[in-house]
Amino acid sequence: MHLFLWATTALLALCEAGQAAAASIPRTEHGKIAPKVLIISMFAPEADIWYTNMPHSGLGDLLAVNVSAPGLSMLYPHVHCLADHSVCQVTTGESEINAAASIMAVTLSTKFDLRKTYFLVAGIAGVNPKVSTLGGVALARYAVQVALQYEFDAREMPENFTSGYFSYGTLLPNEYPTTLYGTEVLEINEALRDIAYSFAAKANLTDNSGAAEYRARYHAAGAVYASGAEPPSVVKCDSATSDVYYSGALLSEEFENVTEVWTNGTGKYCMTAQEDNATLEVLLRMAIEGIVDFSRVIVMRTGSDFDRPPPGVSAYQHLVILQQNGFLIAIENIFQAGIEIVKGIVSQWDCTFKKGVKPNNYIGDVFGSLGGKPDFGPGSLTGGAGFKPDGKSGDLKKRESMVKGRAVVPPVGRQAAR
Ligand SMILES: *[C@@H]1O[C@H](CO)[C@@H](O)[C@H](O)[C@H]1NC(C)=O
Ligand SMILES: *[C@@H]1O[C@H](CO)[C@@H](O)[C@H](O)[C@H]1NC(C)=O
Ligand SMILES: *[C@@H]1O[C@H](CO)[C@@H](O)[C@H](O)[C@H]1NC(C)=O
Ligand SMILES: *[C@@H]1O[C@H](CO)[C@@H](O)[C@H](O)[C@H]1NC(C)=O
Ligand SMILES: *[C@@H]1O[C@H](CO)[C@@H](O)[C@H](O)[C@H]1NC(C)=O
Ligand SMILES: *[C@H]1O[C@H](CO)[C@@H](O)[C@H](O)[C@H]1NC(C)=O
Repeated sequence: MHLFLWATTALLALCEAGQAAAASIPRTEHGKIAPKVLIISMFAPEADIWYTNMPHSGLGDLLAVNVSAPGLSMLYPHVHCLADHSVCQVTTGESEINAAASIMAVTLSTKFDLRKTYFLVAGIAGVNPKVSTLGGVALARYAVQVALQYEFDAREMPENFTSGYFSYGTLLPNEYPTTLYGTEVLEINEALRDIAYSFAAKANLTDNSGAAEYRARYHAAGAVYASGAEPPSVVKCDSATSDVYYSGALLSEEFENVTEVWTNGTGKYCMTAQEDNATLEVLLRMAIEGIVDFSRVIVMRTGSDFDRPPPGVSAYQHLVILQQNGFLIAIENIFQAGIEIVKGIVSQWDCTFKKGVKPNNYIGDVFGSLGGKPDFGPGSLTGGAGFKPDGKSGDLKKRESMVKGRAVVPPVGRQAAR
């Protein structure tokens, strides 16, 4: 780790020295805005922290250029950019539907060329005290749409169930779904995630005494919540997506289990939010069309509140009565960690990021939509080739018959879709 950091730093120095004279080329020859980084925020506080602090970072004013596009949120109707267009920012609105619609609007806008753009999803999240803490910063490899399941109210569930949630097409919780919608799991570029981690790890994270006090309550649980009781740091772990803002030990543990099952044992759930898989699904579809590069996506979440209570506190008290004091430091750490990632990409553009960071892991969804063999799920729908742009791979019916017998076809008598 130390060696790796040292090597990265040495490279960085070389790279920046060689780069000082390079002129910034903000627009392509077609007059479109071609940002090096597009920051994706979900609501006003996550956006404001960039507007307020960006001018002091040396990069410039993010409110210098405002660009509208049909389909953006009516609450956040502009993409904001630095004067040289090297960095832009959009606010999607909260939850899966708003995230998908807004990112679709930006990517399809004729005002932008996003083929080489890095997407930095940067938002606050609920945090798993087994892995991180209030104010902690997490960089993900997987986003898992954990609530994409059947659900019974727990008061009506069979006695042998550990949770009211169970995967589509299965008979018990925590089994691999046999009916897949395609957005269950999205895997992004791990090599890029690791570089982003090395940039973010340089940040001095903000903390406060109120958060430290709440965090200390997790000590009583011993080793299992040790990370929750520590001051904030930057960690590598995965992000859950759910429109339902769940809270409490049982649901959190259920979604922790689902993340592990659906990623075939490699995903480590640590942050929960309401948008990532929606954003990623849109970027994946646009990558099929060559409009964006799916290997240029970073998902960063900062812990604003614990997903489950400390010992001796009820789920209700924890969520709505007691002050956890994590919100402000989570917002501030979006900027503290995020600006290091943005500066890293912009300053090393010519020698590293323009050509891209080659992924060493599978990237994409459970269908194998971008080609290659998914390392989770039942296998590629496209025989590893990926889907062709412009609908050229044909429609779903044809694909289903091409993969006859695959788990993607709903099991007898069970249609998950309503
Ligand atoms: C861009 O919009 C923001 C409000 O969202 C405003 O404060 C700023 O002045 C606008 N910039 C320009 C150049 O109009
Ligand atoms: C779980 O309970 C249900 C309902 O009582 C029953 O039908 C099912 O066979 C049980 N499954 C297992 C694996 O025990
Ligand atoms: C973090 O704080 C240390 C000590 O004050 C300082 O030397 C360093 O430059 C800071 N790092 C960043 C990224 O601001
Ligand atoms: C999660 O998985 C563990 C280990 O398999 C199991 O003991 C626990 O009951 C599961 N929790 C839920 C809520 O499903
Ligand atoms: C993932 O796990 C499921 C269920 O156990 C299995 O059917 C599938 O083949 C596994 N996929 C990979 C890529 O290991
Ligand atoms: C959601 O996206 C995350 C990446 O942040 C990925 O790890 C996870 O597998 C995705 N989940 C689904 C259900 O798409």
